[in-house]
Amino acid sequence: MILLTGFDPFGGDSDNPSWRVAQALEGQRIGGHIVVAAQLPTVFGASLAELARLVRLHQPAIVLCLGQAGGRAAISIERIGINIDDARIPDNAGAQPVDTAVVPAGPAAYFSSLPVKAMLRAVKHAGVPCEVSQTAGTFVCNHVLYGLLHLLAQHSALALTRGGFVHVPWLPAQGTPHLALRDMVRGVYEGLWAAALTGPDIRLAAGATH
Ligand code: PCA
Repeated sequence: MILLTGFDPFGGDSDNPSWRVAQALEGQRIGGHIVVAAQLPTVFGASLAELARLVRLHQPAIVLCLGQAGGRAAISIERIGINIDDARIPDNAGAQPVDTAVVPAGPAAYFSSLPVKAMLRAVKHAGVPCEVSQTAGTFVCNHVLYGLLHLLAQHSALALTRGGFVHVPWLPAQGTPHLALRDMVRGVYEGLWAAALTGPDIRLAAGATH
């Protein structure tokens, strides 16, 4: 199966497109995998605990976590999760960690184990704006990406599970730049097909991240 997560609204927003996209793809069949959608709380610690519970329970082939990145104009496929929590705003439980590790004594960073370039190509081919992003920030989304990749790296029972993260822009009602929900859904759908059908990542022309 494919575990596809989104977050609840945070930072004063009343909506979070990441959860809408996950819900829209619930039950789809992609490359022989059924999509199961789940919501994570925008809370340091609790988000990761819930994700770890779901990953251990389902042992999915693919875990794709989605998050909202206001201010970005394209679907961004994250390449890397870093071992730092450094929050500009409080999370939904009021916590605002500054310069603390996601995993004390963990490695500095992990690369996504999803084929980011193959996904980029597939999303763009579908006509949806897309880019590879070199940072998922230092808020709850990066926390979840780093924690997911650490979990997958640590447990041999999860050796066949690949994981990564995709940020989506605001919906039109939330601000500018934005993307229509149907384009986000189509983009993530095509990206998941590429992830399901691609083994090791493909290489595009040098430095092709847009
Ligand atoms: N975006 C935030 C956390 C939850 C979400 O949807 C982030 O980019 O860290």
